[in-house]
Amino acid sequence: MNHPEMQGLALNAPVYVKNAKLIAWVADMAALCKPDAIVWCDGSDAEYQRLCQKLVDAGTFQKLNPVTRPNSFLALSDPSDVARVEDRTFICSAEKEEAGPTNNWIAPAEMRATLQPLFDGCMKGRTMYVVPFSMGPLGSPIAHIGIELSDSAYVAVNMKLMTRMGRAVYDVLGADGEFVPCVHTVGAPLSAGEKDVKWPCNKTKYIVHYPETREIWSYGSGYGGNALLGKKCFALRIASNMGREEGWLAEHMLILGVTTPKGKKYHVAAAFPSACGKTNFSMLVPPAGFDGWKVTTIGDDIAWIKPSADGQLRAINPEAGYFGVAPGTNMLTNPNCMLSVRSDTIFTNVALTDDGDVWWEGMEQDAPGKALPKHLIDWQGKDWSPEIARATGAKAAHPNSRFTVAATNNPALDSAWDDPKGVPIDAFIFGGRRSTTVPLVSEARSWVEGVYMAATMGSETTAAIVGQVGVVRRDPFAMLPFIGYNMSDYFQHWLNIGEQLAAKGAKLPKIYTANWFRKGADGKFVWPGYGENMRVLKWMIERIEGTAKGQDHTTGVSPGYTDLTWDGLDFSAEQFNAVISTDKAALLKELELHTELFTQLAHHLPRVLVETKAAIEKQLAA
Ligand code: TSX
Ligand code: MN
Repeated sequence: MNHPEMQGLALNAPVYVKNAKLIAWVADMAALCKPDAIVWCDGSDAEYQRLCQKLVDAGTFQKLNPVTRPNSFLALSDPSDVARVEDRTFICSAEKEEAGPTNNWIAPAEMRATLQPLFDGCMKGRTMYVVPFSMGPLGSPIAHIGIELSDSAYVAVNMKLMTRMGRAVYDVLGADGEFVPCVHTVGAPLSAGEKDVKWPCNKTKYIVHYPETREIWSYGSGYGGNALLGKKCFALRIASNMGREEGWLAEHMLILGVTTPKGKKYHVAAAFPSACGKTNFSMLVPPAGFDGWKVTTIGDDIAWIKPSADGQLRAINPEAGYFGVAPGTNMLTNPNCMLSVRSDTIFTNVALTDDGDVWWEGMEQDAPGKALPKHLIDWQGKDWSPEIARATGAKAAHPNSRFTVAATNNPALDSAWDDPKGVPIDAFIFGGRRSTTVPLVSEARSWVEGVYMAATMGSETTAAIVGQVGVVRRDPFAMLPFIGYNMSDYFQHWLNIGEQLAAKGAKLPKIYTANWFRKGADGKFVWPGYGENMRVLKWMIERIEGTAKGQDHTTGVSPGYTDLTWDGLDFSAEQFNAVISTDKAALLKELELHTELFTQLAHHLPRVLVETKAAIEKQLAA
């Protein structure tokens, strides 16, 4: 390969970068992508400010009102580049069977041949940023290092907020440490003198993972999980492969701490598909009547969980920030989140107010009669008013609009969020959005039953997801788009972990399902949700402590009306019945959907899951 220095491009690696493999890889990628310049990011505040100013000068960022929204920026993306592109996401394992029926697969050699001409010269006229990051606390035995090469300054500044990014990563990496190489381009080279657009991207997109060589290649998008490669690509798809090989778990889970009035602390990891409010749950504020109970955030999206020598599962948040959906967030639904984004935040695709602040749908719903803004600039840069919205249905903020903010801005941040040892997990929760059939909460009677519940979970689609609204989609472990290998093998991996912990004589975490979204005959949500979910969380903690009662259902052990605390909430036994009851006919229908899933996943499907289903069917028939 032509060395970039031979093309007159200085590699300019800082003296503190001692990893020969890294330097050689950057040289190779520079020779391929042919950027005009290479910038090695050090993660300093000065660098962050410089790059943000560069984005302002380019028109990508608008600086927000420094009084009402200090040190914050708004980016409006190209209208075609607003979400993850699952149909353009590929797991390029050597064998198709390794990727399984739930992933797009193309043979590695074929994909490399496709990408080679796309990446050749893809960064012409642009700067290549070398972004060093640690997924997890620096130097933690559960953490791993990645290096992202990107031609997007927007990516570099988002990575500063979302990961432990900067010079200290090179100290951990050392001369011969391992890193996951991540190459990202917006796929929009500039010819000499060509003026750039505000949000460069390409209509051709590829989000590519090579699990055997642990590489990520991303082409054509600048948005979210397509471009911030530490998140879904590394921390879930590549890490799920690493975890399977090395005996740990990479999960689509929030992690929270619950402290009881007696001062005892528990840790819960919870998996919910998109549009179920993971960020809200991770920042939950207990309602009135729960004095002394405290919920603290360790993470809102991803957990890496490793068995310790004594059989405890210890979890870290590989991320260091939140890339959350803005619409629906307000001081009632998530006050800690609203406080987090008061400053130092990058907003993408929300609306701009006339006084230089941000707005999104739902922001006004925290007070009765609170008015809509009279005028806004919407996420596409157009005028918006309540009248226009009524007439055309135009949304001011895109439904998938986001905030990016460092975890350290969260007032509910857990004191152990950056502890290299991680936190011990006492319970897993698997949730979904289901208007019928699935009870508010239920406890698995064994690890295997819990894995069955998680494997068969489903969620109803919302307007935020393309396609039909209200259709139940199977989303095993909330990991459907994120497992980087064969899903049946992933189920087996979870079963194996349970067996290994049990063999060590360890007390396994309890496993729960939760559903905040049951609807009544009037089509309205019955359960008040949000902070009131604390009542469910308290029951789970008391089950762990062995003090709360439960009742056996086909679907597991659920609380009776008097097993939950109702202080401060007017919720009748009839209403409770509407969220906790299960119906035999509905469960039989549900099991047909499980059969459909198991048929799709028949190859390598663990036999014990089929047996669990048969046992439930037998129980229902009795
Ligand atoms: O995040 C949610 N949670 C978890 C909170 C800790 N949401 C929002 C989902 C979209 C991201 C919820 N929506 C929850 C919930 O528990 N429950 C609901 C449904 C719901 C919506 C509105 C009301 C009650 C329930 N009440 C009123 O509108 C007054
Ligand atoms: Mn997520």
